[in-house]
Amino acid sequence: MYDEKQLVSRVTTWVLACAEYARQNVEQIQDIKQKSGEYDLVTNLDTTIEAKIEAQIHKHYPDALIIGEEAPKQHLTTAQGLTFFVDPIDGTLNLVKKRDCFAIMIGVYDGERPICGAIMDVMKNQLYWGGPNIGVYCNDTPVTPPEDSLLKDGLVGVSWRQFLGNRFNEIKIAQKSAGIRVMGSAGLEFIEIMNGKHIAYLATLNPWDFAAGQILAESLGLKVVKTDGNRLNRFKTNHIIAATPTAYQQIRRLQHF
Ligand code: 2AM
Ligand code: CA
Repeated sequence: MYDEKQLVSRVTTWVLACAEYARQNVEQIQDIKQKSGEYDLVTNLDTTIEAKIEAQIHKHYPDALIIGEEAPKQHLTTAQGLTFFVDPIDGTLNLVKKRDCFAIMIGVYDGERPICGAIMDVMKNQLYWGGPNIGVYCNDTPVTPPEDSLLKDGLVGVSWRQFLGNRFNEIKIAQKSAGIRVMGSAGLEFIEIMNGKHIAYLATLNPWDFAAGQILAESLGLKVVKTDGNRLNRFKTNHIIAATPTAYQQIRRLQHF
């Protein structure tokens, strides 16, 4: 067995330490390699930070499963015990092009049960952390659930590829909203809906892109589901809607007109 409070404390400590390391090394990024395409990149910072986090997980939780973006892919459908979803740099293209607007993320499950999530906005030095049993905090300040606004009054975050494809009627949703924003980092998009600056986020995401955000956003009463309204499969790529409850209902109606 493990102590849940201690686990949360360790996860936040690791993420804060890695963010410090990232800020110190942000101007010395090397080894920029392409993965699936010209804009799908990995740098020495991604691989070094993932290795640092994995070493800590192995040390303290040797039996835990790790699903990391830069680790060899595993094809799982269920997991027992602790599972750590790790995205060492979320928004690698932002890191490379802007030296800003990227996050470090860890989401932890015990079997089917969400335990805690951490999203670190590295350059702003803001850590969003928490879980269903502890609530959500930004650094030391509790985050209050965002206002449940109408779609017409809120900004909607999107991944630009999905938006251009318009597969789920994103253009119509954009026309019915106050506006569209593209941040290029799933973690930072989740932060914007948690702090009430955006009311929704529409994207196609991998498990390490959404694990921490889903745990934190659901802890604040937000909806995080597949575009068909079903639960996310946390081991697979999913088309997701993350939104405040009323905006979610309105978006669903526009997607399935
Ligand atoms: P990354 O930087 O960790 O790869 C950009 O719209 C967001 O989508 C980022 O969070 C980025 O994460 C993620 N992303 C980039 N390429 C992706 C892909 N092919 N599938 C799913 N998510 C992707
Ligand atoms: Ca990444």
